[in-house]
Amino acid sequence: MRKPIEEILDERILLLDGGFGTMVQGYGLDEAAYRGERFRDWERQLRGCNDLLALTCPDVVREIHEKYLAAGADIIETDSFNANAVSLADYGLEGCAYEIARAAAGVARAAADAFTARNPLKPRFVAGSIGPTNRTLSMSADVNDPAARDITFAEMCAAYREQVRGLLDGSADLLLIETVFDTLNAKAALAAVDDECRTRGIRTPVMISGTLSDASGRTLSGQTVEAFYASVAHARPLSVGLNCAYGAKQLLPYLERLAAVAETRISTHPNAGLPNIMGGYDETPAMFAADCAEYMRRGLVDIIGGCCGTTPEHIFELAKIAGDYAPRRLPAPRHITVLSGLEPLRIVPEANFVNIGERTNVAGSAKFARLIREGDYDEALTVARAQVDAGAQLVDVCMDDGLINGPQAMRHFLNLMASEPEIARVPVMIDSSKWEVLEAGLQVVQGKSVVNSISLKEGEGTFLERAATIRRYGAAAVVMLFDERGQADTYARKIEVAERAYRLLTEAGFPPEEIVFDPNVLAVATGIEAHDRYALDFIEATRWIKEHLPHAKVSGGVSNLSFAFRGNNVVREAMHSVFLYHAIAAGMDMGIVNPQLLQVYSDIEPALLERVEDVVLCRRADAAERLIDYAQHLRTDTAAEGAAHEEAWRTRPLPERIEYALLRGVTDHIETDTLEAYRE
Ligand code: THG
Repeated sequence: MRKPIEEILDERILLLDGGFGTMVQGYGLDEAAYRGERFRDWERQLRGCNDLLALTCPDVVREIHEKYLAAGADIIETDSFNANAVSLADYGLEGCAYEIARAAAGVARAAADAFTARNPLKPRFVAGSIGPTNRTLSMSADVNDPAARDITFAEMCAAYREQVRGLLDGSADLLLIETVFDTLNAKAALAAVDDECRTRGIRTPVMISGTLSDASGRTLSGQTVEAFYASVAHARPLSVGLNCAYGAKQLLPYLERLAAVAETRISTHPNAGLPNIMGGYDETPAMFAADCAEYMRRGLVDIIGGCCGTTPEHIFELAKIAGDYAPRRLPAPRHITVLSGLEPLRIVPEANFVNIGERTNVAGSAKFARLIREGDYDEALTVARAQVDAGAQLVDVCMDDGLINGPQAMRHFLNLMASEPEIARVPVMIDSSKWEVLEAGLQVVQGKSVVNSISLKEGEGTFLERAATIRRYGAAAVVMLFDERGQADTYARKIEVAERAYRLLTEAGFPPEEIVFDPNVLAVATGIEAHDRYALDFIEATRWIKEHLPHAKVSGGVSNLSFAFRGNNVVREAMHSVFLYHAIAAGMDMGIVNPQLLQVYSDIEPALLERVEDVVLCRRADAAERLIDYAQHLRTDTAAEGAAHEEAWRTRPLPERIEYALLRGVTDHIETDTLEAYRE
């Protein structure tokens, strides 16, 4: 039995090979060589389709592998970067994806095995290279339609699956999803790998490597390094890393940022510098190795090699020094809940309460429902933006309404949100009582989102099946405390269901830090005595969950609490504030709230505070009556105040208003502001 790669990586840094394209160029292959006998009469030009060489010039491919192996590479990458039907369609070769991938793995396998046979102490590995394709799942290709996508997640996944089948049938040891510029593409590849490995009953180690676009240090689709890591960590990859992009020196700060958060091993294969004006690469093997030595000296990497412009000489220089350094020490798992949009949201144990915006919910906002029903998505988007501006750290999106096509509306709205960096910054909470709507949402978000929700309502089978699917997409999950017997409405029922759900999920491998319990915020002061303890039982159940179910989080829909006081926002806000004050003290981590209307506990007028607290903490039998009496004396003008707050930016000077509107794409006041600017 060969030692698994994980064990070797505990001992030493492993070397990846270098660039393939530059090496192929050295052979000066012409159109006829690319075509070979088999594609002699192909209608399209094939020169440049390097993946095809695995079929038509296997000797050249093998020789390149051998040069890298001779230089000291421990892991060679298969010539299959574009061996997927989506990319190969450029050459009309979409029907050959499986065959090419399989042949590419086979050539590399033979070369690697020959070297391993010569020196069994240095086993060589074959990594099946999986590139990003030439399409993008989270950006629009149509400037006039930001929600347009030219491929679906399912199509992308199917294409990747075929490539993965070919690579595994050709006996690749590892899979390397690389040069990721759009994390949603990578998530489709990860889902394909997961599906295929599950079918085969195997667990093939996966390496994931992103690429950064420009000086902003983000992927092309806008994610920071930390957000990228959060979006792919669910796959429990062998390594996460960065490749291509800048030269080795410029990549250093980003590798440091990755190393600060990654709980996996880290790989990197940078370019030999930035391309020069001739499209060539200027970093000599010695320069390249010196920059890479700095990564190793700082203990940042476990696997290192080269990308564009690097040659066997570059790898040989690395091989001379890699043995002088130890691999990065893997940090112990911290069980921190991390979500992401374009930026990460880290919910560390000592974090403050996390606000989730409730307004982008057709069942929770009459305005939002009207906008969606009328198809006014531009205006609906301003609802999301207003919440993020007001401090929402996540946005809850719900399209559950009889008159709305749920999956379609969810997809469309989330795609639009993705096109607005100011909104897409934060993670999404995908809210629906319909599974197909949740899944539609999961297929369009590149970040790490939260599904809202699953429960034991339909039994353990459905619950675990959905949890597994959520893992496949890499999301966290809100678990409502609901079971076959109904909603858990008492303290005893809440902790019983929470304990059972936690045990089932964690035994199935669901990470505890990705479970967000919702102990049901139910309306109090309704006039029904059985409802009196609802808030208190939520708070006490929260305390129990945080004490007994390690790393799990607690959330709730706060505005539900005050449904009996609809129309009286002063009382409603006071109730939410009091409830949160006590629930947060008991350990509540996050809540679905109206971030534009959050009152500060200490600002609540004392007489109101006392009455609200009596209700929330169930302190006296007549608490509800007393609050209702009091509420009738209060004026209900806070709704207007709320609207005023939303539009506060309108009171700023004209240049600031224009800047605000331009940056956020707010079109409401274009005419007035433009006219005013014109007059001035
Ligand atoms: N748990 C989880 N998810 C949830 C809930 C929960 N999602 C939906 C809901 N409950 C939380 N969201 C809202 C959103 C709005 C309101 C209440 C809860 C609300 N809306 C005003 C009303 O109905 O009076 C609408 C006013 C308007 O039209 O603007 O109160 O508990 N996991």
